[in-house]
Amino acid sequence: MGQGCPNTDHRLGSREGLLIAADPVVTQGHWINTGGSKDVVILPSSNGVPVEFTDRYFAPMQDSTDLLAAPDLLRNRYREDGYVLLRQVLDPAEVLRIRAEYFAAFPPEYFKAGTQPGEGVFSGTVPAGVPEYGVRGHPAYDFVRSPVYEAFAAQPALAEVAATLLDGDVQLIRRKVLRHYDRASGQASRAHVDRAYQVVPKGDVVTLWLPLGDCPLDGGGLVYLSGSHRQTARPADSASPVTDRPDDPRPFSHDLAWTARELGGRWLWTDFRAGDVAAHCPDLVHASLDTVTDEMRLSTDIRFQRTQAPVDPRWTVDWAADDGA
Ligand SMILES: O=C(O)CCC(=O)C(=O)O
Repeated sequence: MGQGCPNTDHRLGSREGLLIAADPVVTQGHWINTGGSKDVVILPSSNGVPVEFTDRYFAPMQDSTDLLAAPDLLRNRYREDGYVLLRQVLDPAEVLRIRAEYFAAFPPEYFKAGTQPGEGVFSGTVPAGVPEYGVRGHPAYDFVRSPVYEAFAAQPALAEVAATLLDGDVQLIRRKVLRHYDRASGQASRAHVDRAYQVVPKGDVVTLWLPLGDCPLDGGGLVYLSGSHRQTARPADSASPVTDRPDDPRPFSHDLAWTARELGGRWLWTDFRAGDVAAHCPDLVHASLDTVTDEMRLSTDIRFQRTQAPVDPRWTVDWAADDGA
């Protein structure tokens, strides 16, 4: 924390690069306070909508890595919480290699001078001519179809986590989503449940969210709404009244503060590192924060399903950002 750090009693407390002030002047979407003034509060945002980084809206994720050695306890934790956070399941060097493979497909002007393209550090300028994200011709479209990505997703360590959580044999679902945000995009994942996008028999699908690089909260970290998987009035069943996409009938919201007030619970966060895995069930509401770091946010979601359950046909083909699924 910088000099002049204010009272943080009712807040989440200090976090490097984040100034939290009482009686603040609110500045949206920028986490780094360069002036050290106690009169400025820096709010995270999601899709440009700020959400206070206080213990009203946020709480830390629980680390379940120690339960990897006790599968029954890990499964119980997953069923209870709807998610588990597992540190360093994958070799970070291998994750960074995958990150570098992806970013190698972009023009050099996308990257900050003095950095290696493979590090994925944003120059501030999206090169002209890069197609719309994730459609045919964009590097993300090719990447999810590449042998190197296929091999990454097929690592036995990932299937083992899924088999433990689902308590049975699993199959890797073919449609695997890649999410890449730079700080110019102003975009993040809206609050949603996976069940709204895929037909899944209860208990039969788990999503593994893999940061492809370090991903602190201000780098676009994933957040889970605590306890939301237990709700009986299902948020997945109806369109949200608070949405920036009123023409899309699927239920989600871009407003994380509203979502937490409406559904209850707090947004569970952590600073992810390359090699970490977050696993969640299809009923847990999740979203991500805006990326305000130069380091671009890159992640993938891969899903596993128990082998005996039928796979939603929309998920039996490779992902494209415009595939409508
Ligand atoms: O990576 C993210 O921001 C979340 C992605 C996600 O939840 C999804 O694709 O369903």
